[in-house]
Amino acid sequence: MRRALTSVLGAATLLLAGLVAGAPPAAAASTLKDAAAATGRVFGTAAAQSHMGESAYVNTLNREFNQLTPENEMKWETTEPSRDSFDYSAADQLVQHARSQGMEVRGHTLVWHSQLPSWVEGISSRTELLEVMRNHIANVAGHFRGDLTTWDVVNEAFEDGTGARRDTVFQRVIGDGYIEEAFRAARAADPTAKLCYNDYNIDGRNAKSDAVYAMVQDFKRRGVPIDCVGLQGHLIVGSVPGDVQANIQRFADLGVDVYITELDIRMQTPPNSQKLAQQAADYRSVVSACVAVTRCKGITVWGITDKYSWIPDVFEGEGAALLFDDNYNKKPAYDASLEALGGDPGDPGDPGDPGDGDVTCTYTRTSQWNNGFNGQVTITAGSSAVSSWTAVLTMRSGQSIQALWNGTPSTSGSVVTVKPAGWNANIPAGASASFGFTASAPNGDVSDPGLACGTP
Ligand code: 9MR
Repeated sequence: MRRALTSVLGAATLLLAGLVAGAPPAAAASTLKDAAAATGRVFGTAAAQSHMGESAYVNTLNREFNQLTPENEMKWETTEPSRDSFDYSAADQLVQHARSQGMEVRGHTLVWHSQLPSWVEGISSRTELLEVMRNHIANVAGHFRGDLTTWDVVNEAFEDGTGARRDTVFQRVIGDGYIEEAFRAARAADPTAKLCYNDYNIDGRNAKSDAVYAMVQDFKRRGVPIDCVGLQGHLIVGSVPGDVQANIQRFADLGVDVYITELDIRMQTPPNSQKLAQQAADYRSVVSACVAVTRCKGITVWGITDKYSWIPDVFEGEGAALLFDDNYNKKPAYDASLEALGGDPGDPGDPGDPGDGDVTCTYTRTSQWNNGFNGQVTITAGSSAVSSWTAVLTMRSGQSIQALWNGTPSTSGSVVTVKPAGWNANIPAGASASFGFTASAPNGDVSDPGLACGTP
């Protein structure tokens, strides 16, 4: 009798555990886009139509990214090279490609002082320039209406250092109000795209990001239609600001989404292993900063391969700023970015890499409360016995392990590598070992950690 009761209770507990936990999580993602998607974000890249004939370029784009920003094809000099004459051919091809791959598209950019045709530069009447700007936005944003998730409505309107308004034809001729006029025109032309202000050197807190912050705060108060801020993220290896996450958070707290829109982290060329390791740490810190803030909705790198990056053309002696080298090989920064997204690069010897081998693993959340949960991981041997195993948990934003039993954990950032306790290292063919843990989740994110396992 007693025995029967125990087994009924046991079955009920198992059933309950199954209901609470739902399906076990899939193995950690092995591409940037899958890892980002698992966190509800996009991982994108700038792409240029002129390279779309190169198969390695397109294959890497399609495999790794779920968002595309046309690098130059939507800029004013391309879309309206002469007054009222519009050309969308290159941009349309990129949008078409993105759609065929299920990628989101960011529109870049409607109003910018650079890559602006000289006929616009020459206008000196306020009424005329306002009309020309509104007409440009109505046509371009109207053409792509429904195709884009976001628009960089105004780009780079503030000065470095001081945070003063940049002296452009729009600023001189129309005055301070040109930015909000542009946002209003963009909302009218495409009511579904999120409208962003986009700039560089506003990744950390400084005079320029303070000025952008004040503008966004003012727009939100007065009901000017702005939905997001783009931090371009053109950074230098070893000099990434330490307050990127705090800066993202303060913008998010104004009630706008934040995107890292043009990330690249440049170095003096040629690269060496030490510079590449520092670059990996720098990418990890920027990607982690975004992942840690709920309203940071995506990260876009400014190009697929170092081969075509804009950096060497503008900064002599610098480059190697992206995630893939000239031959489309993944750089250490790629693995670091993937790990920061909760993915698993799966390279042998990589920190946090469980290795390969004939074991599978499942995760069950056995209980949860407001800001924590208990989990159990079961590792099952395949057709042959194993003499050891490794399980890698990738904790979500804010989560940390408080206690772990029947296993030996080591923690590196959000990655917790768990080895056997000793006595449960050997698993006969088809049999299982398991360990359990208690995690705290102070910010209330009790979503399942990523899980991967293997034999060392
Ligand atoms: O990557 C773009 C490069 O091909 C162009 O020649 C350049 C012209 O200014 O623009 C580059 O992209 C810029 C982006 O549109 C806005 N932020 C800075 C980027 C790098 O210059």
